[in-house]
Amino acid sequence: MNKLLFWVVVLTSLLEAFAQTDLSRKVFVFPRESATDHVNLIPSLEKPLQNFTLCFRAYSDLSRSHTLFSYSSQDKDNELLVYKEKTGENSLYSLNIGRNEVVFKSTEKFPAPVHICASWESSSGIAEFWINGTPLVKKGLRRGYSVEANPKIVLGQEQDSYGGKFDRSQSFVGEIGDLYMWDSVLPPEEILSAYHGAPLPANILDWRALNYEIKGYVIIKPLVWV
Ligand SMILES: *[C@@H]1O[C@H](CO)[C@@H](O)[C@H](O)[C@H]1NC(C)=O
Ligand SMILES: [Ca+2]
Repeated sequence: MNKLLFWVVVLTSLLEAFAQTDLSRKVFVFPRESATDHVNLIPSLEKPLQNFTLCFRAYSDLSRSHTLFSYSSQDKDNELLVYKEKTGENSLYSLNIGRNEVVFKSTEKFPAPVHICASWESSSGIAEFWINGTPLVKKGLRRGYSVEANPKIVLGQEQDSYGGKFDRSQSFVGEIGDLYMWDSVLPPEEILSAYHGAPLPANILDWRALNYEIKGYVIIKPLVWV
């Protein structure tokens, strides 16, 4: 290969690897139940995490439990997992950190769009969960732990191995949008800004500059329910 062609190939693959898309006012639609359809999110994250906040919107009329955000490290499938344990008006959400779990109780309309934020701070172990800008009762887990870096992050399916082993009965069907992840615990006013559609720039995942791969039947459509 001549030198010029070599550099063109290198540059093109670099650009592809770092291609970022502004998905403002758009959602991923997961239109059917499967054990395959999903989106891989590629984060900017090389160091273990001591603190984080994750926010997103979801709209689903599934009546069974289902995954919302699946973050697996090389050793632990449930390194960071947000899961809807129970749907309906008295709903339950769980948060896993390093395979430990806490559960949050919420009261909400069903089915209805929901804005979810989850945060965790290693030094105290305190986990916060916010539904539509309202804080649920705080929980504590994994004090002193660090969330491992270089994850596989999957929307639509729950990982039982690093990047795979999906289970149809845990899959997500519906719409997901406005996903942001920061390496700090956001204060309440910033959670509210995210809820109202004006989030701070996010340094791990940012919906306005998202690096992702669609696998299977997942379609991007306008956000029509906020
Ligand atoms: C995580 O948060 C704690 C307390 O809020 C802070 O002291 C610490 O420096 C933070 N760690 C990082 C890596 O930002
Ligand atoms: Ca799992």
